[in-house]
Amino acid sequence: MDGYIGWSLALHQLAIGNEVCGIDNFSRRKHVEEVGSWSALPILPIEKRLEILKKKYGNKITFIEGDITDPQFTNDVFKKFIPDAVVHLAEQPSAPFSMIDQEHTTYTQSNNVIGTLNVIHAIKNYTPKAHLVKLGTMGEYGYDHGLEISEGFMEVEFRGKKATIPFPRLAGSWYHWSKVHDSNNIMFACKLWGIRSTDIMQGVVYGTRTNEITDEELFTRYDFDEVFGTAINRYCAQAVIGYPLTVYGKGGQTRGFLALVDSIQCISLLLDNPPEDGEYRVVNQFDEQYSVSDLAERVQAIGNKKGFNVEINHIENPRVEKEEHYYKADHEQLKNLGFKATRHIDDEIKIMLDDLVKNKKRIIEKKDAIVQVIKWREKVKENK
Ligand code: USQ
Repeated sequence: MDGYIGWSLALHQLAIGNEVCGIDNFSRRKHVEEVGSWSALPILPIEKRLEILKKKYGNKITFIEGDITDPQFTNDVFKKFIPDAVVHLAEQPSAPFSMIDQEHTTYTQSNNVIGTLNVIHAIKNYTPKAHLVKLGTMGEYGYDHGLEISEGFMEVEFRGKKATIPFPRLAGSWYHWSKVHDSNNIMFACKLWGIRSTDIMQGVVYGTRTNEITDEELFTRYDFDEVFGTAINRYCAQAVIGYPLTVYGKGGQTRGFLALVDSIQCISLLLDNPPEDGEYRVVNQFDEQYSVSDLAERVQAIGNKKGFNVEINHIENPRVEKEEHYYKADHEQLKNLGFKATRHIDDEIKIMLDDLVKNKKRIIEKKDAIVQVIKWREKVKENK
């Protein structure tokens, strides 16, 4: 509940009248500190956050500190709270972090896969009808296969027989693979125990505001460092301090993007519209596709109008990824449930720049964390 999406979602779920029990082990705060950075927007310690929520929502909000990789802890929380729905966001979410070295790879995969296994066991043990909403990623499909991407499953005909099979997963980092492993485990749990789950293949999220984040003491975190910051959020933080925007390589990398406010809208829609018992539902959750160069140009144009003098720099790509590729992914299911984007991306960028410029000093203080360059292939030994 202390993360970028978790905090924002808790605020929204409380605002619409639901009871919320949040969990966190504060690993995100620790990991961002480990890579020499902090949130560009100042966020309050959890105790203060809870004080604010308790004043407004009384005992409708509970928070429990703990680590879901501990099976005893996870079972105890589920036994006590008996949730109707579980939103699982408690993972190490950074691809570059998982690529640092062996320790960070194994941490990412064990943390993510074991945490998810404990959650699905706790659901089976104490609340088998609960709807598990699990945050996966569009990156599970990967960007290399050159096919149009469906939502989770595809029909095939092979040697004269037809079947519906999971869409191929060709992830591009140890982190993204951890989410593929989760997806397979959840799909199996649905079949085995009849639990129901929505696995969200989410695109890259950007933004500072939601309908509930109206004043600064309710800010959610906002990372801009090389490891935990994501493309648009990094560009906006760079723009306000006059740091040339860091487009990796040619910049033709195309991804699905979604504003934070709409990520919360989509998760809430899914909670209101659960799948059937035993169903494993996959949704692709993003608004529009953009290339990372296109995004940099948008931030530059909007930033310049605000007087920031924004430059774009194509730096050597530290990642192992295609810099130009075909990309077209379905994203119909959420629209069918009623999803409509809240704002145009350019309007969201304007809001982000306004929030960030007020906190410029915090970005400048950790400027060295913007580019440290974790090379994804540097440490491979030549096999002679
Ligand atoms: N990129 C740049 N410049 C930067 C940062 C990134 O050109 O300064 C490029 C990357 O090379 C990549 C693209 O932007 O091609 C996206 O990178 P990102 O860091 O914004 O996002 P990614 O590593 O894919 O991961 C993020 C979240 C992750 C989530 C994923 C959704 O950290 O938790 O799963 O977005 S998706 O990308 O759809 O897989």
